[in-house]
Amino acid sequence: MNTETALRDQKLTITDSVAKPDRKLALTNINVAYAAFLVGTLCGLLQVFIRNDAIQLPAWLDYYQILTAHGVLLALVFTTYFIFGFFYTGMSKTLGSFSDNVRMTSWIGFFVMTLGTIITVIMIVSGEASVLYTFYAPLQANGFFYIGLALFVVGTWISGFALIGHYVSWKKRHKGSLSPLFAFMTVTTLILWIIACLGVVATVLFQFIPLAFGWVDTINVGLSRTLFWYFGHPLVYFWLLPAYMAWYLIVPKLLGVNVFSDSLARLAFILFLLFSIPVGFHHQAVDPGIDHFWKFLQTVLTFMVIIPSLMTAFSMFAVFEISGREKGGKGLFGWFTKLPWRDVRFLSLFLAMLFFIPGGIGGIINASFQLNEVVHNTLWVVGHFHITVGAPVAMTFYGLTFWLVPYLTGRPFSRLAKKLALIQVITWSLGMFLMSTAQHVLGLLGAPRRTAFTEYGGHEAALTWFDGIFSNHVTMAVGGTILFLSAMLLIVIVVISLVGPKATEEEIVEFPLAESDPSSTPKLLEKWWVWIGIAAFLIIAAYAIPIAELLHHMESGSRGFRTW
Ligand code: HAS
Repeated sequence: MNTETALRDQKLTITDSVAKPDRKLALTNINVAYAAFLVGTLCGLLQVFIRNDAIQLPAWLDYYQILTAHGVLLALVFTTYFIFGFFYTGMSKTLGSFSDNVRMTSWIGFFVMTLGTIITVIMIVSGEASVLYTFYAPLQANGFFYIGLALFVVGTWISGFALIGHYVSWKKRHKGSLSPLFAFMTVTTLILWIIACLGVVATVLFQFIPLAFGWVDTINVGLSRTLFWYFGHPLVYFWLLPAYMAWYLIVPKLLGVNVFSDSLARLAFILFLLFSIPVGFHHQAVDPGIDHFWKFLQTVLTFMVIIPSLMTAFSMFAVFEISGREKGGKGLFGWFTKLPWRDVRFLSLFLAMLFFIPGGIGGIINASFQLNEVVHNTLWVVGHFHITVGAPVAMTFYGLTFWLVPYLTGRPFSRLAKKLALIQVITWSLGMFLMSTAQHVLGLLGAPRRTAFTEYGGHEAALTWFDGIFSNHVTMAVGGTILFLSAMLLIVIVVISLVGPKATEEEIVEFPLAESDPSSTPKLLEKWWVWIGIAAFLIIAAYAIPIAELLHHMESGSRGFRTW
């Protein structure tokens, strides 16, 4: 296919607007995401004050209860609903309106997810499940907490299969053509998610539920943690890939250029599918019961999963440079001054990328066997995930919100909203910088994570943790407070965008996706069975023997504990 035909084909598939019922579906998901965000960030604020000993909770409310709510509502609920809202919009826009079947299945998925969320939240709020978002065995919550989680995952599968069905029917109508880049990326992310969830579903159904309902007496702790991290690491790429979709597809459009390389973008996503799953042991580097060889193998695979992120960074720099030069930028860094700094919808994504530079470096440090010994289970890791999911991913989602909500409601992003958004992204960056730097420093000094306020018996080493400008809990609390205020501002912006005046005839509310030329992209990249086959091979190679060994030691399980 020549370039012209490919571009024409690509254009043909990009419909300009999303059908009203599809908008409703997407918008409902985004609204639930922001309801979870509101409560989740409030829990975050309480946490920093408790760790700082500035407030004491009433007897009926527990620190670990709030920490669980914070993790579940922000890391799982906010992200997942938002991602589905984004996917629905982009899939309907690029592949055409959903059929009644796809729409109905998506709504079923939404209701199952929401039922799961409600059950889980009730369990946390009623103090039956203060087990944090990682719900490590042998901590034991009320059985309904796990049922809620299982329903949540099943709901995402139903919605995911609906979107994959929409894609398959497009492929049938366009035999031999590569799908639009947005659809390709969505399907890759969904396949990754479906395979990843197998681990968490297995541990929830076969280990936690039987334990919690008293059908068995003990739980194999090593196995449950292994199955959790089989899921837990690809989970972070389930958050990251939609952000990368925005970077690959929206940033070039805002800069007035095309996607840098269609094949590079697709290859990066395929590499995530291959290498993001067989790496969970890097979260268990210090866990007993797993032979060092398997930890080492998964460490090597972890370094492989860094490559597609480096490809993405390269691609972004290329796009900046191409657009900068087109606008007359000169010299090595001339492009920098040509970027649209005043457009908050660009700025938000750019700041997100900037945060991912230290975020990614921190990840590489974590993944290094010996260095992990220093940072594991310290506040460093908390700092790491705040400048990965809490800034690059979250700030990209904010930038997307500034496009998506106006687009889905047909209400333009007002001047007031733009001004507030500018304050919001700057304050979020400032708060995150302060809080995450304090967390990194405190962690390096040895301050543990997953603990409420304690003076550690007044121990000399512990006292040094709180001495410096950054190494103290006050800085963390200041950062946390700025973040909370910024989060509330974001809620105001969302509300303004939901209820503001409708667009007039002249106003165009767009959702910008850049053109991507697939003419020289190898068709092999869209042969899913090849990639799913290789992913399965890598997973079996990395996990079959260690899991068999953990199963072999099944009899040495632990009874469940309720520590709160
Ligand atoms: Fe991580 C722990 C390793 C990425 C999230 N991680 C966590 C936890 C979370 C998390 C939530 O190996 C805690 C889990 C728990 O509760 O216990 N992480 C990595 C590695 C990467 C990585 C190797 N993590 C992420 C992402 C996350 C995330 C992404 C969320 C979205 N992580 C670990 C390890 C642990 C861990 C261990 C366990 C620690 C322990 O002991 O418990 C890599 O994927 C990172 C690769 C990224 C890069 C950066 C590329 C940069 C880009 C930006 C370019 C910028 C531009 C702008 C273009 C190599 C793409 C430039 C402009 C200019 C002007 C300069």
